[in-house]
Amino acid sequence: MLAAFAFVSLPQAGFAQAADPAVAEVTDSPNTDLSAASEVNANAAENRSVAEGEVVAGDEAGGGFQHFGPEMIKGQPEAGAYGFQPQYSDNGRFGLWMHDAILMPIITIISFFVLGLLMWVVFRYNKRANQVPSKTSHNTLIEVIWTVLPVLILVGIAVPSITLLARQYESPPENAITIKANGYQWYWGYEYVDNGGFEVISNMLDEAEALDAGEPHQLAVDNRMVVPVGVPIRLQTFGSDVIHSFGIPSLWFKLDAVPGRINELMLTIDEPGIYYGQCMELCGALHGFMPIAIEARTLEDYNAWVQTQPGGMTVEQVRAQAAQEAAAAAAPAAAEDAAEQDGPAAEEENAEVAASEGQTA
Ligand SMILES: [Cu+2]
Repeated sequence: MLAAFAFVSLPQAGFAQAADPAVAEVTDSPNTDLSAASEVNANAAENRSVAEGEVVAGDEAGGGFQHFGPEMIKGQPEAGAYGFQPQYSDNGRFGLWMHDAILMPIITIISFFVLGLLMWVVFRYNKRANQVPSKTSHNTLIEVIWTVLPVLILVGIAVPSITLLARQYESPPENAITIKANGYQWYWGYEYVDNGGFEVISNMLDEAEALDAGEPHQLAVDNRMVVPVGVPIRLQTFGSDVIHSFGIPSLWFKLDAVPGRINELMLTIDEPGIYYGQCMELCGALHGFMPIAIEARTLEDYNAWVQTQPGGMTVEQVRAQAAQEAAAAAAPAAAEDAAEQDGPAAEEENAEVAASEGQTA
């Protein structure tokens, strides 16, 4: 019993340690974000002009944002390969570890054990080798073992399995960047909800264009989904016509895109690169021709890219604009309040309130 639990808990502890730096990073980022936000609020107008200046500088510095070339492809299928693609997220590594270190060894041991038992029965107890069969019908020890052992094995699998499930359902933190993937027949649209609300339409490149770009045909697209690395992303999916499914094997997720509802997932990508996936729900005639290409960039690059898009703004700029609008909306209201309080009516009201307070006292 103890040995089984030790077997289950040890790899867990090892993994939790490995995951710690990532957790620290995530908890760090809200702090820096908050301080940045308060700075932005303090002098919103100044920051906006600086941000605009940056865009201009970026443009002057050689056409601004450059997309990754094929040398940055990290997540893609390989001809003749079997097993999983290399993983580039915490959940992905955990899932792959569970498959490689727990499920495969257990499956292999059980398969060979059962095969051994079968061979033993076939050769040792066939009619020729065993003329007088045993009349034994019960053996308490064996019955206890073949009941308890499978229970222990199932518990051993359940612990990491439920852990993985829980991690995959973890809610994104409040400062996560929201990006919504809309499935259409038969292409994807990426909506940047927190960055000004623009939508990037992504279609598959034809074979000549893909080969020209040095990318794999039927995975290469004209406009990739650009996302930041090391930052939690609130990935949402939506089906605009039928059910599609948004999935990237090397990032260990598959999220259905369903008409009439939004599905949500937290995703944090470790390193910059290009990660390919495909629509994973049979959605009609061109289902096989709506690939997904995620281009993960540093937050700095991501912010630069966002500003090349129509109406695109960094999260800080969106916040600054909202603060400015709120201030503008609050200013006339505050003036009205002040005018009311200065008037004689307000003085009378105050006197009445004071009188009634005196009465109740
Ligand atoms: Cu589809």
